[in-house]
Amino acid sequence: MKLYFAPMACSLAPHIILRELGLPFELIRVNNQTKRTAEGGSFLDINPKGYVTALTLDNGEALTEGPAILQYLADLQPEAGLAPANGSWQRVRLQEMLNFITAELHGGSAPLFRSDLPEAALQIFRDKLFQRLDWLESRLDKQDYLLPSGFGVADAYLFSILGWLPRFHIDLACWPALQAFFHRVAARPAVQAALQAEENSAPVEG
Ligand SMILES: N[C@@H](CCC(=O)N[C@@H](CS)C(=O)NCC(=O)O)C(=O)O
Repeated sequence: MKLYFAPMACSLAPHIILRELGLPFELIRVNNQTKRTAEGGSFLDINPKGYVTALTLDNGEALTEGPAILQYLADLQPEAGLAPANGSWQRVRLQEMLNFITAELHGGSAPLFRSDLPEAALQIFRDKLFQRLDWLESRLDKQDYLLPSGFGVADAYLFSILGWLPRFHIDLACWPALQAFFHRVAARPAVQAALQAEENSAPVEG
């Protein structure tokens, strides 16, 4: 398998999960501006939608969209317990959570990266994001991870998005349970290894 990633982007979540599962994979950096890959080709040939994450399989298929990739990886090793069993009610709860993260947090915070939006518009997105973080705070006040079953794919996804908050000048300390969650996940060896690998990866020129 090959994981196409950009440092500290949403691709960090499947990257963490690949390492948590100890699966063999190649990490291929993408220049998100030029859409060139570290292999020398165009990323658009891998994912015509033009954004990370993409996971290419040994059979030549390319899988995109974070929640689908995360569940695919977890199901390669169900015994690791990173996602509840396919078809179970708890799996539906995981899908509910992944959809919340992708639509409300990931999609909801993406406009905050924009430097061309007026402050009033940015404040609307910030206020909405704060409401979502408040809801997560009440949940993580009662349990260590998003699902009662313990650390899993949704936690890796949430961790990756929370890592963007300093770039938006949002202080995670305003949500103490979320901050504790962030440190708990950051301490995992697979998470440290993924962060190191992304930091050490060579930029893709051109
Ligand atoms: N719906 C996609 C969104 C992926 C996405 O937003 N990727 C961002 C990085 S976090 C990206 O590569 N953006 C570059 C671009 O859109 O050109 C998913 O869940 O995988």
